[in-house]
Amino acid sequence: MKELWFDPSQVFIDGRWRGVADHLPVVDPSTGATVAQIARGTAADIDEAVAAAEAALAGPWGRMTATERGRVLARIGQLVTEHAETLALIEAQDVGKPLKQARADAHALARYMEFYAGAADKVMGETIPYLEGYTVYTLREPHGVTGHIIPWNYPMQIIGRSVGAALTMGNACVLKPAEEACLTALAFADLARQAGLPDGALNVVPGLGAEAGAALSGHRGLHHISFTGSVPTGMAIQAAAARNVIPVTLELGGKSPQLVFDDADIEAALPFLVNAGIQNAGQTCSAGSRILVQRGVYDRVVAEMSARISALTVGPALADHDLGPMISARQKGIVEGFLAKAGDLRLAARGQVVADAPAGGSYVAPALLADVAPDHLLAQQEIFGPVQVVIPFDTEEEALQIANGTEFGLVASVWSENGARQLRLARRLRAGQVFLNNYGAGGGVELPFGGTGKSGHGREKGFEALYGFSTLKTVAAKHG
Ligand code: TXE
Repeated sequence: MKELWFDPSQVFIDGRWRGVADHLPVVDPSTGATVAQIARGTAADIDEAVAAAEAALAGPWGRMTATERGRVLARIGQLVTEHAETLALIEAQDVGKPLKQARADAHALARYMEFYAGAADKVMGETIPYLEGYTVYTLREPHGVTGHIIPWNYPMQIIGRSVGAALTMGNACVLKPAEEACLTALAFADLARQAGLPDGALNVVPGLGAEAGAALSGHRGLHHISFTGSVPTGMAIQAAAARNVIPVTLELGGKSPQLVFDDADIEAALPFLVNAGIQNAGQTCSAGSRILVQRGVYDRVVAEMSARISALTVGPALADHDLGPMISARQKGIVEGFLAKAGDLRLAARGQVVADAPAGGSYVAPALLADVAPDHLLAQQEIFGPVQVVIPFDTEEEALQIANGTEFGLVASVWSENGARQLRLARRLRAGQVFLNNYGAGGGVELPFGGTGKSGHGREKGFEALYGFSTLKTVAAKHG
C-alpha cells in the first residue's frame, strides 16, 4: 500500500518500531487481495508493552504537567490534520470505508486531539467543607497503565475517544487494535512519536483477540481497560478484569430505535432514518437501525425510505459509493445469515452493488424490511450490516415499550414536533444518548457516549471520559 510511510509489520513499543516473528495478512475488503502484513503480537510483546508503559509513568511522561500533556496532544492533532488525506486513504483500503467516510474519521481523530488538548488542564478537583480544623480536597489522578482493545469499524474515532482521553489524564496506554484493521492505529502511533509523545506513553501491539487481546485483558500490570466490540468478547474482558479488580469501560453493541411520530417533520427525518442504518455499511455500534413509525405516516415513511435505499450504490471504497464492502467475508456471511432468517418479512427495498465491483470484495446491498414484529430476531439482534427494519406503532406508550424492548440501550431518537413528548420520552427511553429531531448530533466529540444493559457501561467522549480515565483521591489535612 503506497500511502504507508512506516513498516506496518512491526509493533510499536517504548517509542520504537520493532520486528516480530509472525505476521497476519491485511486484506483489502474491496478486492479480497492481501495488501500488507501486520504483526501477530504475542503475550511476550504485551508484557514488554506494559513494562514500557509502567516505565513511562515513572519517567518524563509521568512528570509532565497537565498543560504540557495538552500541548503534546495539540501537536498530535496538528500532525493528524496534516496527514488526514493519507490516513483516509489507508483506512479506506484497510476497512473498506467509502473515502468520504474515512476522511470524516480522520478529521474526527484530529478533533478529539484538539478537544482533549484544551481539556487537559481544566480537570479540577473540589474542596469539601468538613470539620473544624480540616481542609479537604480531591485530586484527579491517572489510573496508571490503561489497556485499549478496539474493533475494526471506526479505528480512528475509537482511538481518539479512548486513547485520547487516557493520555489527557496522564495514563500510559497499551493499544491492541483489531486484526482486521490495524493500519491507522500504527500510523497514529508514529504521528504521536513525531509529535514528541514521550517513549512508552503509547504502545501498539497488533494481533489476534485470543492471543494478544487475551494477554492484554488479563495482564496483571493493567490498572484500567477500555473495550469496544461484541457482547461476548466484552463479557470475557470484564471477567478478566474482575480477576485483577480493575475498572472496565465497555462499549458494546446496540439495536438503537428511532421513533417517528405522526407530527414529525418527515422530510427532515428521512436522511437520518436512512443514513443512521447504512453508514459504514451498517457496521456502527450506534446505528439507528430500528425504525418505529406511527401508523398515520407509516406508509409514507416506508415508501420514501424505500425510494432512497433503492437508489443507493455499493462499490469499492476508493470509488466513494454510498456504501463500501463489509469488513470481511466473515462479516458478509453474518449479515447474509440474518437476511436468510428474514423469512416472509416484507423486503421493501434493496440497493445495488455496482456491476464492476471486484468479485473478491465483501459486498452486501442495503435492505429495508417493513412490517417487522418487535420481537422478531431481526428486530432484536444487532445485525451489523446495512439492514434497516421498520416497525409500526399506534400510541406513544406502545412506541416506548417497543423502543425499550431489547437487551441493549445505546442510542435512541425521537422525531416529533411535540416538545412535551420529546422531553417525556427523553426521560423514559433506555439509552445512553437520546437525540431529539436529529440522530448522532454530527458525531460531536464533546458528547458523552456509552450505553446501558448489554450495550455496556462507562462513558467515553467529552469530559465524562476524563473522569472515567482517572481515579479520585481525597486529601484531608488537619491543621488544628
Ligand atoms: O468482535 P470482537 P468481532 C459486533 C458485531 C460483529 C461481532 C463480531 O455484531 O458482527 O461483534 O465482530 C478483540 N480477549 N461488533 O469478532 O470479537 C479483537 O481482536 C481480548 C460490534 O470483530 O468483539 C478485536 O480487537 N480481546 C462492535 C476486538 O476484540 C479479544 C464493533 C473486537 O472483536 C478477544 C465490532 C478476547 N478473547 C464488532 N477476542 C461495536 N460495538 O462497535 C476478540 N478480541
